[in-house]
Amino acid sequence: MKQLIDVAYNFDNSRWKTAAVSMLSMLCNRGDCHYFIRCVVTADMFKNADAKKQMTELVAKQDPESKIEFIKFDTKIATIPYDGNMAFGGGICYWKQDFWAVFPKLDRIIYLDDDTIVLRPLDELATTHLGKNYLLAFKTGQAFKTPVGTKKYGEIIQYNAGVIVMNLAGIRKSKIYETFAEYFKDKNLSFEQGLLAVAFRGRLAMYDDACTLYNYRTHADYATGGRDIAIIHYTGKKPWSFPVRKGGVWWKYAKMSPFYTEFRKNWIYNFLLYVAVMFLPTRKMRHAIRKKYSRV
Ligand SMILES: [Mn+2]
Repeated sequence: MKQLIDVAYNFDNSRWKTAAVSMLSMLCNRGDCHYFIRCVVTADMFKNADAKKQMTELVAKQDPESKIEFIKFDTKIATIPYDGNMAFGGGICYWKQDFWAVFPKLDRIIYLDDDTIVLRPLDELATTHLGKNYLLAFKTGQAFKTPVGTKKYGEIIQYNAGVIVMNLAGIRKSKIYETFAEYFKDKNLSFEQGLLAVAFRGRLAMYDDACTLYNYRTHADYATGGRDIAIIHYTGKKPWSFPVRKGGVWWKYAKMSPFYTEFRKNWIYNFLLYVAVMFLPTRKMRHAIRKKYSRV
């Protein structure tokens, strides 16, 4: 039997349906590949039997040879503190750097955000030689929050933290994770993206032969080398809340999911919310209200 490709997602009770859409796209475009999907989840999500059942059924229906597993994240193994808050200080986006401990038996894993759409089989990412690198990633992203970062650490590779291949064996063997807590204290670094960029500097490789697509600012990188887009990562605004570039691709897979009607209802609600707060005086206020009340 062909080996299953190990892929990991992180999510909580509010983002599992979007993670399911990402998985669906991956399975629809799997070619000859089969996947072992590892869902690293919050305690609440782990208790959500209905969600787990729906996701398991979705995978079984799409590809009976792929597998899905749910792992409750044990905060005791965390190298940096978690308070459950997505703001700097520890949310689920900080779990991925502890995957070397979450998956003690795996040598490598492909991590995907829930806001991704996979359009090509991921066998290349599963087999590319990692050598001494801890991370194989796609270009662009934001490693520093402030210009101080560049002064302090020099030119750091800007990569996308939403789609990465991690060399778990290398991270374990080198004990590089012992440096994470120290870097975490540096507020010049932008989330885990900055933390890993600095901790792994010199050992972070870029994957050139495929491409992710971004929908904000200048990060509109389309296919490279004449190849099609491998993965779309909807950084910034999400297709389930706003009209975004390449949003139609997300909706194509959302439509195949059991959550389509709900996504559509929420989209209308989010759009109305967006318009309703448009007249608030500051960007900060608008952002706060949208963040609080928008629905996934
Ligand atoms: Mn993302």
